[in-house]
Amino acid sequence: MTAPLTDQQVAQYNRDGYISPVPAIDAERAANFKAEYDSFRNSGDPEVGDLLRSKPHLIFPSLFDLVRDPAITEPVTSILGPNLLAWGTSFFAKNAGDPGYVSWHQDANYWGLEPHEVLTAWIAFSPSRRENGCMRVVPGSHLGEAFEHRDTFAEGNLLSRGQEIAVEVDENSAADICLEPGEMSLHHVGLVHGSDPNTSTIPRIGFAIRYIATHVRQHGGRTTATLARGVDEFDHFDLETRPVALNDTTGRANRKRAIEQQHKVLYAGVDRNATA
Ligand SMILES: O=C(O)CCC(=O)C(=O)O
Repeated sequence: MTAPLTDQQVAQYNRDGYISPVPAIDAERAANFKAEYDSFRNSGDPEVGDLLRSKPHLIFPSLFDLVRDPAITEPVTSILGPNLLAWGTSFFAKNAGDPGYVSWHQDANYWGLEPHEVLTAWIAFSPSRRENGCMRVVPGSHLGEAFEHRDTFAEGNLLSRGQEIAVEVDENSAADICLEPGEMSLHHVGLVHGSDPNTSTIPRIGFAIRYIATHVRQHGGRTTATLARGVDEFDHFDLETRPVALNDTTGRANRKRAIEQQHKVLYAGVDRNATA
């Protein structure tokens, strides 16, 4: 399934701010990733939520390899060029009947990355449909304004700070990103997107990888990233290392350090008690 995007797909990405569906891995591999996710989720580890939310690829060797897999990176190079870093990874999971949702937001507002040669590959490990709370996007919104956001830290919001756009978003203009297991979407860091609760009996599990071109800079301090493809001639980020075994002590410590470094930069001045 390894193929660059066509010129038409690149034009579509530039116009709409996203492209979907893009075939990535086969359904069997997606099912294996889901099984590994389920088993870890049910492991009883008291930090499981956090570990899956922020940079899980630093404790899962299989996810670290997926971040670097040409099946994912080849289409991404059509947009960002040959040299890629993965700045972050995150599971976005909703169980059957899960009230969890993602408020409308633009990633660019929070990540402090410039220029905006930054995109998310959102890989479906389960079917992702309207009924189970697929991602929804506002086409073309990456070309419009950078909206003001507020942090709500609202319960049920799957985003780390419950960030949401401070003005009404016209939901009628939104498109559903429907994916089969193993397919992915690519979306621009400025695109308005979110998702609704899962009202179905089918879980929705997505794994998001945040890719940046190697020349992108982090405002406010140095953070870490994984070299996903090509070479890093810029040294703007501390490079992360592959975990050797699932959730082993070294991988866990490396991940912890990377997250602390990232939080110092991203959460500088944020009041976690704010409920605006
Ligand atoms: O999975 C979702 O519903 C939202 C994902 C998201 O916000 C993101 O990948 O930036």
